[in-house]
Amino acid sequence: SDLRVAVLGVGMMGGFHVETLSRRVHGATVSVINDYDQAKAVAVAGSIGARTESDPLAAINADDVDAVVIASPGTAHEQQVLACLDRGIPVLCEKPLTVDPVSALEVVKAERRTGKQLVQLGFMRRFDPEYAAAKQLIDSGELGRVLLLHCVHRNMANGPHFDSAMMITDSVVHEVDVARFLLGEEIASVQVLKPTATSAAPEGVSDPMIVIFRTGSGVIVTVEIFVRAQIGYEVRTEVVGERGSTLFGLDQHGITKLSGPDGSGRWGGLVPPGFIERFAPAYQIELQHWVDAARTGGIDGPGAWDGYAAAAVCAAGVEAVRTGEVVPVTLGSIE
Ligand code: ISE
Repeated sequence: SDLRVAVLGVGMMGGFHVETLSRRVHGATVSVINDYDQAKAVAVAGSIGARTESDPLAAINADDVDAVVIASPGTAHEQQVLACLDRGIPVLCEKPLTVDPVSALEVVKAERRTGKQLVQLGFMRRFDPEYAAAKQLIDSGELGRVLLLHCVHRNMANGPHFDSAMMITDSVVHEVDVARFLLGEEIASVQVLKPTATSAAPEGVSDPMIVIFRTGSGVIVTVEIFVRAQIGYEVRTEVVGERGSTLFGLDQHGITKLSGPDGSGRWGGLVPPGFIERFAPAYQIELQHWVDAARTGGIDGPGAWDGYAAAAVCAAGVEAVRTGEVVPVTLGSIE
């Protein structure tokens, strides 16, 4: 029988997950919708024949719920994930796992005590076909030892509340997970460079920034984060190895178009407007993997430790924005 899913938070992300789970993922039914805006919860629930629950903890503990998707504001995640662990049910939690590394490590430990892996983090890029192919290429050894990653992450626009710290915790966090995923090792330090800001940035916000990670083995990752780039949503990555490189994310579908005669040739493609359009296939694959695993009581993707490591690197990144220094990342122990 179908996995009965409660979705907590039906903003842009949660609303899209409801639609994907209901229309494009097999083996799942969204049974309960919760949102702090009850009218919104009612509207979304009505569109798919689910019921609403005004208290998120009641939704997690409801009899008609086997698993939970958390897409509520980040400040609510810790309590909601812990409630899922208390009940022993699988949860797909959008980033962040919690708002700081200390509480994130507590969640890792709480999951440990259940003796199961129940927490999956919504780092959807791991499921994007291009990232997955790049991971395979790296692991095949064809590129030789990887020396560098170059990541570009641009958004069309963001409001004045989106400050330099949020650019790290909300946006660069994806590159933190991508780097850890592709390289298979932890990030050891973070540094941030601040070029002249775009005139679109509010006073005091450093947009764009160059964020530099160094891993334990010495691989360098450069990240351009530019969240008011005006054009659209551009996320691309280049992997540089000893014997070759690979560049991906050039457009939404990974296709490079060549056209134009006699030297007037151009190459290019679509620039999607936002992350929903860019990563729709990744979200669908992510949810299908999660549903398939949750039906047998587990997860299949980045876990609580990945959420903790991301929180630790982002905390160092926020410190690096403030100080301009190279800030070391020290990971705690779960013992
Ligand atoms: C947003 O929360 C995301 O996760 C997007 O992928 C990212 O591009 C954006 O900057 C974030 O605000």
